[in-house]
Amino acid sequence: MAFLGSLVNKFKQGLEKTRAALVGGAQGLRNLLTGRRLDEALIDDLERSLLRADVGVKTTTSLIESIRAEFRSGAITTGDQVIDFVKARLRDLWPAQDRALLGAPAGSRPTVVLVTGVNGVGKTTSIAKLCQLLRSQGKSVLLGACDTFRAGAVRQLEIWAERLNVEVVKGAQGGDPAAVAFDACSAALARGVDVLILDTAGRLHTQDPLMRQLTKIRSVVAKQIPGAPHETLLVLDATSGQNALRQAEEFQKSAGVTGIFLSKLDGTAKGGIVIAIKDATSIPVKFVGLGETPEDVQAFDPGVFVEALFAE
Ligand SMILES: Nc1nc2c(ncn2[C@@H]2O[C@H](COP(=O)(O)OP(=O)(O)O)[C@@H](O)[C@H]2O)c(=O)[nH]1
Ligand SMILES: [Mg+2]
Repeated sequence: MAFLGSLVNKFKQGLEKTRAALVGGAQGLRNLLTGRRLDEALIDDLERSLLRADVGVKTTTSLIESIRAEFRSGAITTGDQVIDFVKARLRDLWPAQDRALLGAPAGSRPTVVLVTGVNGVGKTTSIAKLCQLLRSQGKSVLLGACDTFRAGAVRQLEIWAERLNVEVVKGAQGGDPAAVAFDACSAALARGVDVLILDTAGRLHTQDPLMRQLTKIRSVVAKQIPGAPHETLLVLDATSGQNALRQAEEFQKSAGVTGIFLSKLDGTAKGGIVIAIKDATSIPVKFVGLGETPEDVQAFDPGVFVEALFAE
């Protein structure tokens, strides 16, 4: 339990802004509901609070409808019961689908993780975090700098790699990203590393070339390492609200995404976005970023998330 407690605490710190908006403060759920008798007006206030926090129309509507039904049947009569009800319903939103990183079959190496997403969402930083997390589990990691497009991108990855003491396979600025992916796969095979993480460029997802480039990288990788990439992580910036949802829908269609790394959850009052993503796509959120250092990462656990959101 101490371990769970420290997870909740770390999440709680990262979610400070979200908690202030959704749960704390004058209009927050706790002040709104604690010690109050439930009535129709209070249910309307609750609906506005949920929508303001970007919980999303679909989930908010379904929550509010069931609360209203429970109220009218007399099953729920107080605000405190509503808080427990909302917590339980939010926890149930995420079925017990596997949120672990997908990997190579037992006994074979390497696991290849392709990291994608638009510019500035936090791909490179999230790779440093993932690298740190994997290293702490005793795994060896190699990085591939396939963002050959943006000036400085390779150097940024190299700086993280030096700090984390892992190697980077790179190519020339402006070169072919698929060629870098090819070299990175060869190196990962030759060195017998556990995990290869590929950074990619993030030009606009609406631009066809980006999707074409990702397809080319995927096929080069699959030719060398059958079944790879095992995991394609889409990085979404939690502070970007509706844009993050649009990106999730777009990348789900064309990029073979298998998981979401939700970055910058520490920087938003609208942490309800985690719930809205669940509404909009079937891609599991696997990791969340809660700051700018490699340690600021957690595996996403709905129970811990909800507990941290509502913790005193
Ligand atoms: N507060 C906060 N900032 C982050 C987080 N992840 C990334 N950033 C910042 O977002 C900016 C863009 O990150 P970068 O990794 O370069 O994005 P990329 O273009 O997708 O590779 C940098 O200033 C990072 O420090 C996070 O979880 N929390
Ligand atoms: Mg980058």
